[in-house]
Amino acid sequence: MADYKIVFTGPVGAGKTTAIASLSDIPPIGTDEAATDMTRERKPRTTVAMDYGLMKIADHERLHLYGTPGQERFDFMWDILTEGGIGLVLMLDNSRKHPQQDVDFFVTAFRDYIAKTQMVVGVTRMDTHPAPGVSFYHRCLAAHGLNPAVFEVDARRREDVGTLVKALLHSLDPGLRP
Ligand SMILES: Nc1nc2c(ncn2[C@@H]2O[C@H](COP(=O)(O)OP(=O)(O)O)[C@@H](O)[C@H]2O)c(=O)[nH]1
Ligand SMILES: [Mg+2]
Repeated sequence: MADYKIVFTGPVGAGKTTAIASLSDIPPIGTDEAATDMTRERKPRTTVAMDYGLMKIADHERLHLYGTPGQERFDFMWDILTEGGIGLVLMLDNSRKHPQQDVDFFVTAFRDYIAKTQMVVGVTRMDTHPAPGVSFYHRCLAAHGLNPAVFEVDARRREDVGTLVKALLHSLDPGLRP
């Protein structure tokens, strides 16, 4: 059995938990609700969960899907979460107030990981907020010297997030064809 790991990151509400749930062949672990239950006694209203899901991509190949907690103060966890990963899915929310800041923040936070691996970008909420749109994010990413594929996705749709993950796997290794 070959095991691969990819990491989903992005601001709170971008659709990381939903995307992993849409893709996973097992019930996803570490939902926001579960985290709230676990942490309620000590830190009410604080969500610390990472997400985890598992996707079968071929007979003997599995993809482990990890989602980062969104809060900046948990960024110490991001190094641990990316350990051994082969790629990054950056989820961005098209309805956010300062989308360029989101790009700047996450590509900076994951700079080392991005340099070692591959990344794709999924922009959610284009259904409710059509602007600024895909080309805007291309420009933001280009300012960092990055040229990843950027897709319009609805995290609730398995087909959309599946396309995103397939693009990432293809960019990594044309031999990995789920
Ligand atoms: N309208 C709309 N809602 C979305 C889209 N993608 C995700 N959502 C919703 O956004 C909410 C937040 O998603 P969640 O996965 O919890 O975000 P996370 O904080 O990144 O884990 C959920 O209610 C999703 O159903 C999208 O493309 N359009
Ligand atoms: Mg979440």
